[in-house]
Amino acid sequence: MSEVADAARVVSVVRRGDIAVLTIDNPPVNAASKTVRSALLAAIREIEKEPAVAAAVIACAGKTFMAGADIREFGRPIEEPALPAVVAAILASRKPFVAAIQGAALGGGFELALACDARVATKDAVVGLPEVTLGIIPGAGGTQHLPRIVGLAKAIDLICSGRRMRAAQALELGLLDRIVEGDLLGEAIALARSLAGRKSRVSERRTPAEDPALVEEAAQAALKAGRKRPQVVAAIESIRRSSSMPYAEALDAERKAFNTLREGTEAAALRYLFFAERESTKLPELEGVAPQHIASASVIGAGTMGAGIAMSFADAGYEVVLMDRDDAAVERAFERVRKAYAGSVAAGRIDEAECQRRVARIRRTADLAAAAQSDLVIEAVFEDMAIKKEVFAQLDRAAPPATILATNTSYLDVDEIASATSRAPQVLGLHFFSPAHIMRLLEVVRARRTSPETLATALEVGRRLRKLPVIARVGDGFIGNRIYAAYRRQAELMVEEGAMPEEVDAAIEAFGFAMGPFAVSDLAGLDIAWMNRKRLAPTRDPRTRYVEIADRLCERGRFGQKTRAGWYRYPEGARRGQPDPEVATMIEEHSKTKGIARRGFTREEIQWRALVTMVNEAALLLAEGIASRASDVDLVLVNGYGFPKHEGGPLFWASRQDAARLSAEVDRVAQITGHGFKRGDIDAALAPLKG
Ligand code: 3H9
Repeated sequence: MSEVADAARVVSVVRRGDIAVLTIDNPPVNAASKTVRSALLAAIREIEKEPAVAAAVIACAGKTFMAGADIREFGRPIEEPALPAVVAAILASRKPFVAAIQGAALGGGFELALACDARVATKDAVVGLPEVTLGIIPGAGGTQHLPRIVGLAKAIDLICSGRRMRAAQALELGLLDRIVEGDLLGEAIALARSLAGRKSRVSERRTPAEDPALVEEAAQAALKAGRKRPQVVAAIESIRRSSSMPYAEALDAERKAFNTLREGTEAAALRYLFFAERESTKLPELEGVAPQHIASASVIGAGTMGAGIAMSFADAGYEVVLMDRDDAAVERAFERVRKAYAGSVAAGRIDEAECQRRVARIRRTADLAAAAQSDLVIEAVFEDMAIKKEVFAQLDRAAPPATILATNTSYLDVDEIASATSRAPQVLGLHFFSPAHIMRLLEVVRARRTSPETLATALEVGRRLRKLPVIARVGDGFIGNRIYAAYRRQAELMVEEGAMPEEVDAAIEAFGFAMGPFAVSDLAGLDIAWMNRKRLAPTRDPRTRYVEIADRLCERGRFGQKTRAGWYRYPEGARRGQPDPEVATMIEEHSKTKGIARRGFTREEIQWRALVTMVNEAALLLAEGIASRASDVDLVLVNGYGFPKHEGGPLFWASRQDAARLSAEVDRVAQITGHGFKRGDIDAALAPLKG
């Protein structure tokens, strides 16, 4: 298609009397691609020259207004005309423009709307500047125009959080002029007509007067919440320039900062994760497979996990049954749920009426057969194969034929669990992460006989729960726990060789993890893993390196935070663990007994050893087909295990390292780890990220 025809297709101009209606039509989300920008600019210039046009409306076809710049273009230099040229043309025009917003006006889309003289939106529209979540700052005037309407403090809050606002809030803040209940385009045209002859440029406004102390407070809060990431720092600087620098200069500085950030690694990592999230539920064999309708769900097992899962369903509007054999256990869990919701009301996240609705959606029972009547049943009982199989056999007998049975196991063999039923095609794993009503990650474990319909249904439920579903195949620990186990083991080997737990944790935290592996173990509790190790002890290969330090800690009753002692000690009132001389002595004695001469570790060595271990395990998972995409592994580690988002996940990180060094480091880890270490094909794992 010729460029002219292309332009006419993506931006049409229709006259409604003296009003020109520009409609952008660039599915799926009307992103501002180069073609859209060129066509818009040409149309604006055309309108400017046309004496019969008094004003214009910018509208979008489909479900949404412009959702932003086309992020796919961000990995290379942006071709002219860039969005700021379109924004400048609207501002320079003598004719007023009205934005007619439905769906989402985000990033560059909202910046386009802010350049207009007025904005109208449907009731369910959302607007916002989410650029910081992509490692950048608004680059088409957002940091200059927003503060001119809402003030610096509010602009800092909105831009640095990247928060999306509902139309009602945007109206209240003066970011919208009107909310339309019926005919959006009709009202936009009427408003444009009423504005004819009057131009009202946001760029000509001054930022409203406000208390500098409040601006400083907003900046400090944003820096804290945004962990001082470079895009947050740059956004604050840019917003401040809206009141301290001439408009044109400040706009120029915004553009420069936007481009510098856009070209950086953090922005590349965040873009990669953005598309990875949208890819994670796609599989060729699921194309055209319709999910089953799920109206109700049950959760078997009212522990912390079961209660959290039930809350996730209630939050998403499902009727859910929470079941445990013991009435008292169900009631205790329900009390915790009620308290958690009351906490949400107190924090202003939901109102009392919504709290009541959510609580009312959770029914309690001690009758397994009754709980089995839902469309989807999720088992969250104790991690014990015999118990799980028994529960599944009972559920299978009691549930209607169409019911899907899911297990929340975090590492057990889902094929074996399915074998306890007569409906293996309708059995799969749904591995929630704790706290289940808060954590987004959901490993959807596809067992050998899980049908495509069952898988498609689980993915759809995951989406409705607002989770991030990632598909895994059966294998010990699936994706996340398998990699985490290899990483934790490597951390213990380093401790045996000479690093102290606090040194390992500090190095990992310096890389960007929220917590190091030893602090995490103390938080999770050391006793369950100890029980597991005792169970596996008889079959352990004596040739593999085994670090007994955690066993020694448990033998002394040091189970972590809950006993105020684990890898660290936790004096009364301490929120962080403190290094414990008793543990240091135990560790040193342990190394001596093993005949290991302890040596010092640098931060970099600790980081590389930990990261390379993850990367190697990820490569194995991909080769074994347990994970189907490199980006799925990265999503799991970032969203479930505290891997720093700005590094994009272990494989994204690895794809940015020198290949020869990476390979040499894996060789070193292989040699140090010794017997049983399996080397993965790292090049193959990283190929899709480098292509
Ligand atoms: C920006 O604007 C910078 C400015 O300051 C400019 C300076 C010059 N680009 O999410 P969905 C694709 S930064 C390209 O599943 P939903 C997405 O990959 C941008 N593609 O739908 C998917 O493709 P596929 C600021 C995009 O209904 C399809 O659209 N804007 C973009 O659940 C459907 O997406 C944002 O950060 C894009 N900008 O949600 C908004 N957006 O079908 C990002 C989406 O091939 N977008 N795609 O898998 C969103 O938040 C959601 O997509 C939205 C729709 C809420 C709009």
